[in-house]
Amino acid sequence: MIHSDHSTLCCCAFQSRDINARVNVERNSSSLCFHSRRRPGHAYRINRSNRKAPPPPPPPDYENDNGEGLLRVVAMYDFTAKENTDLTLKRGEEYIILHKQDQLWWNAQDAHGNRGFIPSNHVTEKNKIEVNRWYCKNITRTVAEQLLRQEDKDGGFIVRDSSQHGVYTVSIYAKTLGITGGIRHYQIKQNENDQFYLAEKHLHKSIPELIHYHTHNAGGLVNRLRYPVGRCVPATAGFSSEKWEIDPSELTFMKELGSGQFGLVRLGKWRAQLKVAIKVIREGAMLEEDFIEEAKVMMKLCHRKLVQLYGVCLHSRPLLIVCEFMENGCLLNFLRKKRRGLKGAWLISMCQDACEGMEYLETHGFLHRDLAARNCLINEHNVVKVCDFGMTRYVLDDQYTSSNGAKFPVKWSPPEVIHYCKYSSKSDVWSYGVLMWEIFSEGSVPFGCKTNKEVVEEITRGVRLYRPHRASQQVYGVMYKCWHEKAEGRPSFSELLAEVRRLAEQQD
Ligand code: 6XL
Repeated sequence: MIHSDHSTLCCCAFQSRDINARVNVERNSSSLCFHSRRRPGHAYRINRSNRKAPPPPPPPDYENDNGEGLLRVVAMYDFTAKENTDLTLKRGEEYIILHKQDQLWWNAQDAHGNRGFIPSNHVTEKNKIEVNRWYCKNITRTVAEQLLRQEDKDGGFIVRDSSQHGVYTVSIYAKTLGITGGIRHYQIKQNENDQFYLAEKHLHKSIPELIHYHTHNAGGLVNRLRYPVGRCVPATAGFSSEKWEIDPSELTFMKELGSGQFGLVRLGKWRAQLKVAIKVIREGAMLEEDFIEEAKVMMKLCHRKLVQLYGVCLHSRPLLIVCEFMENGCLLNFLRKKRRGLKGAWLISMCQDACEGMEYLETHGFLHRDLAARNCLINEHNVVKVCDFGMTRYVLDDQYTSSNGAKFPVKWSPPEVIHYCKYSSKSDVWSYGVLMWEIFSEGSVPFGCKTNKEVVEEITRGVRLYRPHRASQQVYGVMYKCWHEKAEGRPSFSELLAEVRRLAEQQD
């Protein structure tokens, strides 16, 4: 039995002004809530009654219905309007936010007065370092090295956060360093006059000026900064603000990617342009009505470490589910194929990716219920993303849904799930520990060829998975915590993420 009741973790009500809020509170488990990153009318409001040095008043034409102050943003990526309710974004150009309809799609206006919806993850506030194409947020030294090697361009570079808080590092690829090319990392330093420098002689007022200087002059570096590398466009929550239903005539089908619990999954293209993965749902494999209802909620989950659900072809049969395409396929196969080719730093960075995705689900009160390496995918930049979250609730297959069925993921499940079907974010944490074990054992099967019955007996006796050969004591310590007998004794994903980040930084 998989459909169990448990407490929801939701913590807020929706803004009643959400015109198009398609988020429903789910029936039994995963209720979702989307906070604005900043409270509307708080951070950006111009306080008219109590201002000392008044900011220049915005043109009245631009003021939104609430009289809120205006947010000016810059596009970090191009975005092409898919419907006439959307607004096209050009990288580097400025826009005004008129209304934050929800966390994902904002109503904006461009310099010519055109208005429409834009994906909020494509823009950033003016004057932020994110505006620059060379800056990559949230990447570790290991990932930066991977990206630079993959690109294999002499003078490829990335500016990233250094492991020291508030400090930035420039990572540069130079083909002159060894046969396969080498990488150097330089911290951006600041002197007592708040000037920035990489090589002492060349001082600059700002980081963009420093980067600009070094794109033209090596100035003591191994190479000049020729090509910004590595920033990939994030997926949008649906193709446009209006759309969660996809017109099947806009899809073309390409090769088969594999066969999942619901049937075949194929590579395809949407509007002959965007590569997508299409799940072709086999008749009788899925509780379709329930899934369709929930799909509206799942579309609103949008995070760079989750495989994005783009939409559903509602009226065609077989039912089609369209999601983000992940070039390198399933993580489990990837681990088994690469084995020794995966450095320790890469292994921990894979754990970090999955943990970031799971932390997002945890804060949105959404459960995965079958987290495992087979349910994670890896993209062309070798980023791991969590896939098929929450989908177990729509499976029609007794062998999978019953905890004594042959397909039930016993080896990834904590005692309270096996005995009482009691799911929670803490049961996902147990599975996350097993996922870490799979990563550090290069794709081995947990508990080897032991039967499910034997595994349950061992777990009940307090036996746990051994330390996999690639894991240090510290890494093993983190996965071990996930297997506390009692759910309350396990860390949360946000606590785990802090620990995993610390382990990843030690690799730097
Ligand atoms: C309910 C599913 C479930 C599991 C599914 C799975 C597992 C699936 C949680 C049990 C549970 N795998 N799976 O559809 C429910 F619906 C699956 C996937 C893909 C292919 C076949 N089966 C897949 C492969 C991709 C890709 O980008 N996506 C999905 C999005 N990529 C590639 C690339 C190269 N080679 C192979 N696959 C995962 O959804």
